[in-house]
Amino acid sequence: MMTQAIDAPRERLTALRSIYALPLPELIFRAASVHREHHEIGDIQRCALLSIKTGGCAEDCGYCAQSAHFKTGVPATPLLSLDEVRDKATRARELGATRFCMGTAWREVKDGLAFDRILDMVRCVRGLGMEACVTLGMLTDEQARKLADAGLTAYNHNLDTSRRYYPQIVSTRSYDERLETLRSIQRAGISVCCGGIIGMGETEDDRLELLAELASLDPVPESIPINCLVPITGTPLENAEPVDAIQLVRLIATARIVFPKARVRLSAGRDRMSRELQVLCFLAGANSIFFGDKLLTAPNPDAGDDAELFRAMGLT
Ligand code: SAM
Ligand code: DTB
Ligand code: SF4
Repeated sequence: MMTQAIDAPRERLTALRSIYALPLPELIFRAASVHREHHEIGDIQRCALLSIKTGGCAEDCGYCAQSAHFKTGVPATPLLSLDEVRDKATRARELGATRFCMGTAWREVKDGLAFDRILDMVRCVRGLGMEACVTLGMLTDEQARKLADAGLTAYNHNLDTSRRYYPQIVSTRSYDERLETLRSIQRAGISVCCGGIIGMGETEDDRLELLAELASLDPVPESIPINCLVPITGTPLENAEPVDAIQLVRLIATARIVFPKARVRLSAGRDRMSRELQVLCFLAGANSIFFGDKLLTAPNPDAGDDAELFRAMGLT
């Protein structure tokens, strides 16, 4: 029994490695088969993203434009008003978004007026008929329950990379603290949106270890954002090399096979990808994107370009 408990994660990683290493045509074929079995293959979720409180963050995440530890030129701004969020959410819905995601440059949630306003924002987005997702940093069980009561659909909190590589990237918050936050979200019955970033100098095996960590969550994430690093001037990762396209496709296909029911989101970094690479990612099982011309602080393809891409793929 003991041996089984210790070996399970290692066995999972071994299985992930052998999937990832399949000849690419076989890997994509298997991923597409799993995709077809569990989803409408033409259904690519469109999530709008809005930074509701930007910059000045106390954490030192080495990739982030919003950390107060680096000179990135992103100013700290106050929390948006409920009216501003309602306007943006209404516009996003008109453009076809079905999920509205809101992010704060916070290390953690603090009780008070700001959190109460965010609960109102969640109610407002739900009232508009969209799914609501927030990413607010660490939070307590009680705060997670309040978000659940407000109708929150999902909470985004990324593990970012493997446990091994993580300390190279973040020093102000531990991997275990991230896992503890995920548990609070799960205890409140909120779906977890959890993934990571590739292109931070990690190995391909680190990426598979991240997938193995995600696979050990119970329940596994409802959605998995795969972000390609957007290098931000002023951060320690400003000169990171772009992600190899085939490695990205392999990772997406592996994620699709291991998480058949999840939304696998082709997240940050799409503005540096060709249309052909994006199509390959969709064929490999990605079925969600951030949509709208801005992520939190970094650029994203224009809504018009995405509409054109969907048209070219024959999707409406
Ligand atoms: N402050 C909260 C937190 O970190 O939990 C929420 C916002 S934070 C910006 C959300 C996620 O965006 C990060 O965990 C990271 O995975 C991703 N992210 C941030 N900066 C990025 C960048 N430059 N390139 C790609 N992904 C990035
Ligand atoms: C996620 O995994 N990716 C989004 C969302 N969750 C909040 C954020 C991407 C941020 C990209 C860099 C920026 O806009 O500053
Ligand atoms: Fe702060 Fe989140 Fe950026 Fe880390 S990723 S510095 S916690 S805003």
